[in-house]
Amino acid sequence: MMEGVIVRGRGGFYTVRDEKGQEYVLRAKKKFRRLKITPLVGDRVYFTPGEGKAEGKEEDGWVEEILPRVSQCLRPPVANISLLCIVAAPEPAPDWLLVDKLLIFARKQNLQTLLILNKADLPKAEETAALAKSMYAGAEINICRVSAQNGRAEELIQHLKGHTCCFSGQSGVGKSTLLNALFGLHQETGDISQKILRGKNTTRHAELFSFGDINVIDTPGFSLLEMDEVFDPVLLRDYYPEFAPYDGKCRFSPCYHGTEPGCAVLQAAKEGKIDAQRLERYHTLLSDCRQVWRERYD
Ligand SMILES: Nc1nc2c(ncn2[C@@H]2O[C@H](COP(=O)(O)OP(=O)(O)OP(=O)(O)O)[C@@H](O)[C@H]2O)c(=O)[nH]1
Ligand SMILES: [Mg+2]
Ligand SMILES: [Zn+2]
Repeated sequence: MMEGVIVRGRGGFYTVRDEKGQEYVLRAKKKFRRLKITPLVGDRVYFTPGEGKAEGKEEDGWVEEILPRVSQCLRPPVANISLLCIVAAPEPAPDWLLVDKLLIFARKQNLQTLLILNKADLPKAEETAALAKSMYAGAEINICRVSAQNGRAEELIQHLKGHTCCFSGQSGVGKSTLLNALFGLHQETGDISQKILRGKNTTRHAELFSFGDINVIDTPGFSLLEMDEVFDPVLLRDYYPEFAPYDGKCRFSPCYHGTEPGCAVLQAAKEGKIDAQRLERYHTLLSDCRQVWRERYD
């Protein structure tokens, strides 16, 4: 058997790249379905290559084993990443709630995070960057400003070094354009609908690219991200580093930092020590989370 990494998956076929860069198109053994395991882009696998490779028919090999995953994301569905790059831009207008959700998913998987503010060349970029910096000041996330129009952005490259990273975020923020500019790729990109100022979901499938010690996965953008994972609402606050200094300082225990009297977090927000918008979005997520939690046995 050989070893490789899944670089794309389409219609039940998985393209696996071995150490030498040779690619094989394979199917997954039936046992994975029985075990309810879906092979993901980024998975390290053992495989048997097909027999018909010489005739260009390579689609008769098999993915035999999936090696244990270091991390696993469902949205976007990728395995073994160590850094989640959340890409945002002044256009389409940033959905910060989506950014917050991605941050929560990332923390749950112990991934490092990087907020990439692309399209720094647009007039509104200053404003967007200033807002992001103040909202996420206590959120333990690195922020990197770039423009895909300026070619290879060394600062961004430095952040990616040594990582398997995944570019995620809204459609149209320039994930594919940025990867093309950074690494000389030729991926399809799409313009933004001028009518609704939204991306057109140009990238349809996740794909992994390797450049020295940087592995990077481009993923399809999305506009909606459900908090459909069931988890105890009281755990949500643990994904907000800016709340940590107030641990144990609320009148009630546990305190959800919702509407409880004597809540140290609410007080800190009042005093401007915690960003008000970020707290407001936390309250939105808290109520979503509570609803899913209540309905969990329905
Ligand atoms: N002005 C400006 N436009 C950019 C920049 N980066 C990307 N764009 C434009 O933004 C649009 C969307 O780019 P894509 O790379 O297709 O966006 P995406 O995030 O990959 O979108 P999906 O694949 O749909 O998720 C294209 O018209 C790009 O030319 C940038 O730095 N500055
Ligand atoms: Mg794209
Ligand atoms: Zn509290």
